Amino acid sequence: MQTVRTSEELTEALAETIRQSVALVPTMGALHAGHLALIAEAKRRADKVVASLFVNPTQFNDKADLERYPRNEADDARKLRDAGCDLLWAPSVEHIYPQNFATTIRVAGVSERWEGEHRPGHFDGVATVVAKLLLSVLPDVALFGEKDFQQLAVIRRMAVDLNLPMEIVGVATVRENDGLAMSSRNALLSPKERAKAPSLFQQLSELAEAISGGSSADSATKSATDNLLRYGFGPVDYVAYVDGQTLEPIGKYREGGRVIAAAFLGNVRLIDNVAVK
Ligand code: PAJ
Repeated sequence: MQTVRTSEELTEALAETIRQSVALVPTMGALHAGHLALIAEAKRRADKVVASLFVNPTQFNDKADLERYPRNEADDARKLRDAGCDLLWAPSVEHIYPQNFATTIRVAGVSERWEGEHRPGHFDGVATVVAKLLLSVLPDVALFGEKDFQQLAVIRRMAVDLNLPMEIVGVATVRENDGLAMSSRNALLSPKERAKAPSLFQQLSELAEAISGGSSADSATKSATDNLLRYGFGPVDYVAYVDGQTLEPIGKYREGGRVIAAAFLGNVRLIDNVAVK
């Protein structure tokens, strides 16, 4: 597997794929089985798979969070190669953000609530870097995890609004055996917290069942929040039932809805979501 660092090298490497289809999987590294599921789906959908590895400073609203973000390019490159990835694009910060960088993409509406409210500026950083990655690689298809459900909705909105010429594909969340969504942050949980962590998925699953059974979203989300607090989570940033495209809250069962949540266990902030069928 080849690694390239600049847009010029990237274009040259991609020129060889002129009659082949290309999939892009953007990542920030610290790869786990969730990321590798995106690579596997990418391989099913395109002839060549490109992964990008870029810890994007502009999407971290907390500087300390950026500084402690795990980085191990050699490990990640090995995992990607073993998963059948064809090309790794690992640009430098200076390459992505040249001197006097001044352009930001803001996706109104869908980016404003939930994560957008609790992490100011986060989605501007995500949308801007993802647009740059998509425009540099110009893949036929780009894949993102449903784990970050609002992120996926923001990227879908941006791709439609900017007429980006590629398909955006969402991939189901990969979970541990006990239901906890895989995340690089799980490693930061103490053994006690790790034992409590699957309650987030359990509460969301029960909440989804209650809403599809006809309960009002308002009372069902309140009791899920209470349960999370009782099980040792806190603060709970939000638990909500939302439209899967606009992320606007909805009151009663409707097709395409999703329950979403973010809550702290100790210092670790976990997010998850479940489809309401
Ligand atoms: P990162 O957190 O590295 O995640 C890269 C991709 O992997 C995202 O699309 C994310 O949703 C997906 N992913 C993470 N955990 C997953 C799981 N358990 N199951 C399925 N998919 C999972 O998300 C980002 O990076 C960045 O915001 C990025 C899009 C790369 C822009 O900088």
